[in-house]
Amino acid sequence: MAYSGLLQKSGVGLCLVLAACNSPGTQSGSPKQADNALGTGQQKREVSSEVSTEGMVWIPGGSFMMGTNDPEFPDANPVHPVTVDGFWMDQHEVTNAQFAEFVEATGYVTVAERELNPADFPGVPKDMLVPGSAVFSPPDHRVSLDNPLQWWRYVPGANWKQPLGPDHPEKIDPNAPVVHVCYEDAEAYARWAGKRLPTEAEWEYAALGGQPGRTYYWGDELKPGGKWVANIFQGNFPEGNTSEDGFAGVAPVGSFPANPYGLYDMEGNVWEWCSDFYRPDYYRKSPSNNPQGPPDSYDPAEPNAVKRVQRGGSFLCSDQYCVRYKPRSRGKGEVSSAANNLGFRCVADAPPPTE
Ligand SMILES: [Ca+2]
Repeated sequence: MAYSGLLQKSGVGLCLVLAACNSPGTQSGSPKQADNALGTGQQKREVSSEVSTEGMVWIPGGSFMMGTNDPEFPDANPVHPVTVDGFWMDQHEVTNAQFAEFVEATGYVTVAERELNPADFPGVPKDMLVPGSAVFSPPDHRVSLDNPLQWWRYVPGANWKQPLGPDHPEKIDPNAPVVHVCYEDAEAYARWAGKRLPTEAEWEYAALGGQPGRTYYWGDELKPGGKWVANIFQGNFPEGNTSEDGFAGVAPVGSFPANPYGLYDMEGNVWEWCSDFYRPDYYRKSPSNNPQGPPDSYDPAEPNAVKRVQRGGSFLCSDQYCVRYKPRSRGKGEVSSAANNLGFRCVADAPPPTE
């Protein structure tokens, strides 16, 4: 399933990280049961004093209004009350250095590095079935924005260790967020660290920083004081990246100001996995107390894909394209598809700070 679109150039099941980045569209339709074996996403909360909260901040629990009534983001409708318990959250996205430590300790091999199963790619010649991942590869001319295959390429050999592929052997920045991580890669790291991935409710609550109602997570102005305060996309998408914010691709974590909770890059830089399965209708039936997401996934745009929520947008987002970096809007991704604008951060259930 992963990358079937990029490999087949079918344009239908295109690489599904891209779904997170697509322009907003209607996502109505009759939800139906998705067949998957990934469990419910429900996780038992056991507070452990064993986990190290170094590099994390305490997010005090509380209630907030989640979602939006904005018709531009129908899958984030309606606004509904949610309460979350307090939790610890990584101050920044998991970095290459942190992920390398995990790989060193465990020998873990990411999905993008594994052999592809021909059964998952019917009709694709075997010699094309080589491990790799999706890399943003902009054209050198203006294109219409209706087909992401014009700027995404499946690059054999692209993975977290060489995010742009083997033709770009430059050393990765240890302080940049790790990318090309599929859902199970992120989950494996979190488990190893004694942490977990945030629920979508926890992610939104933390990103709002106790300051709801703003146009952007950081405030109402796109460039407060004339300065860019997040790594997003400037210029004409996709070919005209002016990198006015200083970064054409990922930025080292902490390159921009933190939010009131001390969290960096909740908006922009890389998309972040959440533990919730994705369904466009979930907010209409979400429980109010610590919602964990629906028991299964369903995206009418790609009914056979198992998807989890992704939040925050990436360095490819702007008001022109991929507007889902904006507060309260939702992203989604097929669980076995990665890209060089997709990462994650963890949360932990540890006792609150004593002071
Ligand atoms: Ca940028």
